[in-house]
Amino acid sequence: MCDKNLAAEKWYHGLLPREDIKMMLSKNGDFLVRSSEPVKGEPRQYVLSAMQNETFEDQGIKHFVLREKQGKIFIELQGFDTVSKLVTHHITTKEPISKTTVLKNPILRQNWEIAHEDVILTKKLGEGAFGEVWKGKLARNGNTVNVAVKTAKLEQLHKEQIKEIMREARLMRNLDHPNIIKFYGVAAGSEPLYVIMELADSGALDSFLQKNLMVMPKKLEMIYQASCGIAYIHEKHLLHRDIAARNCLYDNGQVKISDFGLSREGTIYQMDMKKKVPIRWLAPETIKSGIYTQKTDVFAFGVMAWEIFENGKEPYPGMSVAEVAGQVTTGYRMPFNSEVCPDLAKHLTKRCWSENSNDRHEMPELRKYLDRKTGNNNKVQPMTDKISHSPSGRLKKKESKSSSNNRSPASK
Ligand code: ACK
Repeated sequence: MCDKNLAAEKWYHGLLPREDIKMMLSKNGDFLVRSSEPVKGEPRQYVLSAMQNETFEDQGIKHFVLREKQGKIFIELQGFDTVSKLVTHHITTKEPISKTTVLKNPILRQNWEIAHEDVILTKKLGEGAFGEVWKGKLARNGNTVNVAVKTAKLEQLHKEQIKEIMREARLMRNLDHPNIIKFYGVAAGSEPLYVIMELADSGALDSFLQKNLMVMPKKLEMIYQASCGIAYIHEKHLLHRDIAARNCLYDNGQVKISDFGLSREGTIYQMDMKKKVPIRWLAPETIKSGIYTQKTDVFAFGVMAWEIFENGKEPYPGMSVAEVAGQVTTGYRMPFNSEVCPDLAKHLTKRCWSENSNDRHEMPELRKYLDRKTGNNNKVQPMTDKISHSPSGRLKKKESKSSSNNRSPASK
């Protein structure tokens, strides 16, 4: 079924996961229209979701699939030329659907539900996990902002992958911190799906580090900034579960945590052990039993600190993934290079990588420690790029916008 005028209706939401629908429909008569999840080779279906009995909360929501027959659209026996006409008929006549569900209050698109026509893609940045990533412009409240747009052709994805994208979007909506990539919204009204976020001029942190040698104070500042972002995530009761330099971005002297695809609400998560995971960033308990906690994020943060000190090198150089799994679970930990102050190396090894997770620090404690180390005087908000303006001249290769433009896509 294809109704071109539907996108203009503010109560049409495109692809909207059930978790979001539950949050939007609360009172009897609240309703919206959405599209069903795409199935390869089959046309998209439209679904009208309405709250029928608010006392049962989300169990009281009914979903009606709109049928098309001989050019007319049906829920009941009467056919309409368009979905809009069907909806208007039921609102104005108060004629219930399925004898019980009266449509009263259309639930309009939220500010994070963006129309495709408000986004212009200008330059391809690379390949992401589910499709191309583009630089673009978003029209917002009469202004235009530069954005990065992750695109995804939903028909080519599994249900689980669509769920991951939509979960990432849902979790990121509630985050607002200078060290977290800002989320603007999703455009889900038609294909391809767009996930729209803040543009980080220097791209992925791992490739930035590989191409731009940073001096030690700058590296410390980057690690401190990452700790601020992760501490904020933990304060919001989220687990990131995929902390790594490839999943951070760098923009204007700030590290920004990104890629919330594996994130989960809560403080503990048991993973299905059959899933493929980035072993080099995992704590021993995750490798052994698939458990994720804030302390496993702390372990991964320690690995990321090592990556920053080593200019974006892959952790455990020279070791295969199987060797890493074997070695880490039997107590091996990577050494920090001699440029890292021994106190700091000792602290990170003990407080991020202890076998017993109780001996690892909580993220806010690490943030505080690193704050002192960087001489930030306990300011929770990270300071802006100090080193690049310093007269010390120790920066071997100056950060430059152009150096980030020809980067190969980050790979997991
Ligand atoms: O290193 P890059 O240029 O930075 O190449 C990868 C590519 O897309 C595939 O992930 C870039 N990228 C992803 N998200 C953003 C963003 N928010 N801002 C700028 N570049 C981004 C990433």
